[in-house]
Amino acid sequence: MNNNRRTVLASALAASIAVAAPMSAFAQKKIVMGFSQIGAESEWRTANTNSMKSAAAAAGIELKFSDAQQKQENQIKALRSFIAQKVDVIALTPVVESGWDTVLKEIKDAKIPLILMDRSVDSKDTSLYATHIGFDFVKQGEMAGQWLVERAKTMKGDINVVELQGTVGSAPAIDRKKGFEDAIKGNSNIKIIRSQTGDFTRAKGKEVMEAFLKAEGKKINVLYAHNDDMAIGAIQAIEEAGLKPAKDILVISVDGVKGAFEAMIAGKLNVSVECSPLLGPLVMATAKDIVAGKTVARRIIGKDGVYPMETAAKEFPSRQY
Ligand code: GYE
Repeated sequence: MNNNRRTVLASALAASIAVAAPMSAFAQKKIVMGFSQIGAESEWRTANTNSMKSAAAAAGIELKFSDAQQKQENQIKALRSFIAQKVDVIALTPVVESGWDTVLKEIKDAKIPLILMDRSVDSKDTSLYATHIGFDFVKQGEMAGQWLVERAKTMKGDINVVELQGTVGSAPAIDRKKGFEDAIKGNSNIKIIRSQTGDFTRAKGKEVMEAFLKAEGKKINVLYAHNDDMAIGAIQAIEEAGLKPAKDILVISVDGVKGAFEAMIAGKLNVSVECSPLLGPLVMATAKDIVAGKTVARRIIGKDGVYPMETAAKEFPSRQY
């Protein structure tokens, strides 16, 4: 039996157990995936949405895409509508970590497998989802902090850091903060003097950086932004305040999007910790396996790495997002 045929048969079997669909009817059927995306807050998110859409098309999966405009209540509505439409599999990127138990239980009761993509939930019952394809955000925060600890060896006196946090209550904001704090802990001269959310957007990053500059002025030595977009917004604020980003104020951020590489090449951003948004192909392959009744890994970690400005020009041509 060839592989394709085996996959089709296995998925028909899984489906007949799950929803008692007649085998012949199901064998013809395309997999339908409901995908609840957060919104379009950043360059990262746009690349992630594009990756999901193109990978679904390439895999022959029908994608029902829903944009939540940053609101958990919109995501819950979308998930309930996916249940009502009896989709074969659901992919969810939860905007915040908590408050998912009820709707996740409804998905489980409807016997629809759930893939968490990118961000995670804090639900104690891990049987509520089949797998989490995402990142180690704490590690990303640590990598950002370690870069500063190394750099600090060449600096004198107190090092005052301002922090732009991601969306309040989101996994990457909570974990990137923690990882960074853990990494700088042993260095008593490195202090976070201000920390506020910039919602992962350029506009908010700029606005909050302006407020930081107004309050602290030249005391600020370092900006740590939980994503590139906020850093790019903040860089504008730094320049408008007559200061030089990456020189007067070191700039550290996370994601590794094209905009960050351009800023590094222009000498305005010191380092970006990569977090690849190109999860689409992995999500689609995993969805096919799940529908075919195969066992999949509970946790799949995406690609990360550290890109200092010195390497940016060399890396830029091969960047895919
Ligand atoms: O870093 C940020 C986006 O959840 C990893 O969300 C993602 C984050 C990403 O808006 O740019």
